[in-house]
Amino acid sequence: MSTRRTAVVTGASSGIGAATARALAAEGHRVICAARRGDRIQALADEIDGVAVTCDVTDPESVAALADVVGDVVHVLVNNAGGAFGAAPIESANAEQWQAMYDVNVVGLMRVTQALLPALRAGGDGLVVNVGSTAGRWAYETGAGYTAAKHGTKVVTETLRLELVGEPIRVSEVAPGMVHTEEFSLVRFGGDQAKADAVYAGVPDPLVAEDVADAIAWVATRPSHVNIDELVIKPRAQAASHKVHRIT
Ligand code: 8X3
Repeated sequence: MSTRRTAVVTGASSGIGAATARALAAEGHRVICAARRGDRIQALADEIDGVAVTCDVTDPESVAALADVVGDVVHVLVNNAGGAFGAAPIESANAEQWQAMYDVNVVGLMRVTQALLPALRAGGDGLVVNVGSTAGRWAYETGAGYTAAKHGTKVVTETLRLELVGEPIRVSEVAPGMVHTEEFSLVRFGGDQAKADAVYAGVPDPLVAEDVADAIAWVATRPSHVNIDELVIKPRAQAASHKVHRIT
């Protein structure tokens, strides 16, 4: 029987998710790449000899189909699917965007975890890594919809660890700060490239997706009695959400 560990990564079509799929594959995992955009994850799965599953974590049927592909045993679940939609003061915030952020960053994470817990348990040495954020640590103006959702990610992680104590399943959160990916800020600002670029303007060396993937792969390769509860990772130029060094 193969001793190769199987990992599921949600939101694997780009950014931190795609980099994590590559990093876990490089560490010897068979990686099931889940995301909405089937063409992207198929190309990634071909590259890393993994499996692509089209999946929207906000859709229960889609998550059930993912669980079917995963089958009876899985070892690592990286709940990475998430994102920020909009940035506005509470006074003018958009309720639909807040709902969408809660749906993907909190409820979606719960739904995938719930669906895969039996397989994580059956593997005898499971690990759930939730991708949180410094937005789950600190408030900042115009960010309340996202920071509230990412505080939710953090608390769901803590609760799951409490609920599973005594079982062979570790529960971790990797919480990045400023990561310059192709899509995070572009999605947040509805495709406005100038606004997205302004987030990183003048910042010497923001994190890149591979930095976060490296941290997740490290968490996933600790001995099975070692639970990394949480790992907050920021670029050297960022001391807090607000406190960013920029060269102007
Ligand atoms: C991303 C960090 O500062 O854009 O999760 O909220 S921030």
